[in-house]
Amino acid sequence: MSPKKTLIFSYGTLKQGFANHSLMQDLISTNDAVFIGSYITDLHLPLVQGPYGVPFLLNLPGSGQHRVRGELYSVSDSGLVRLDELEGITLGHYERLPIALTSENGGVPAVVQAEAYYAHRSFAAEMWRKCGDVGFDAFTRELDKDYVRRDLRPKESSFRDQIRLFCSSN
Ligand code: PCA
Repeated sequence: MSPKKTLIFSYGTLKQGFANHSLMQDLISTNDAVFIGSYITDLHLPLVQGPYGVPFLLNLPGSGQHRVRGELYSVSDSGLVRLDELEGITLGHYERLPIALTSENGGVPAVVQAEAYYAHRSFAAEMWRKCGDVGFDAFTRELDKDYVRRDLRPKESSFRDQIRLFCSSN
């Protein structure tokens, strides 16, 4: 029997060519992740940039103007532990929840159920309002220009505090 795998939809910095893809590459090199292909969300969902240009998919179905494009990976349980850690699951940064996707790789489009790292529910609605209710259809090179790597951000305050400040500033 093959060990359990979880399908993970990456819409942000875990994608090929972006800041956190090195972790995905690490997982691929140890067989803890396999790239499946390009996928798009079935639902229109808000994709916004929070503090330091960090991308967040908001679990607010019906609020977004776009279906969101990204990459699908099959990830082992131990790979998942490392992704959850990067995404600050226990710190309330992101939460990993189900997402319905359609393949963009040609052939017969089939709906796939996967999981994605959504903005934690405690600030999703606030962040949407703060971003002027305007979302993107993909995290692109252009948007990535505003992304500040974790090691270059101020260390005095927690990311949760930075999110709170971002959402409440004018
Ligand atoms: N990393 C995860 C969630 C947002 C981010 O930057 C991803 O690529 O899907």
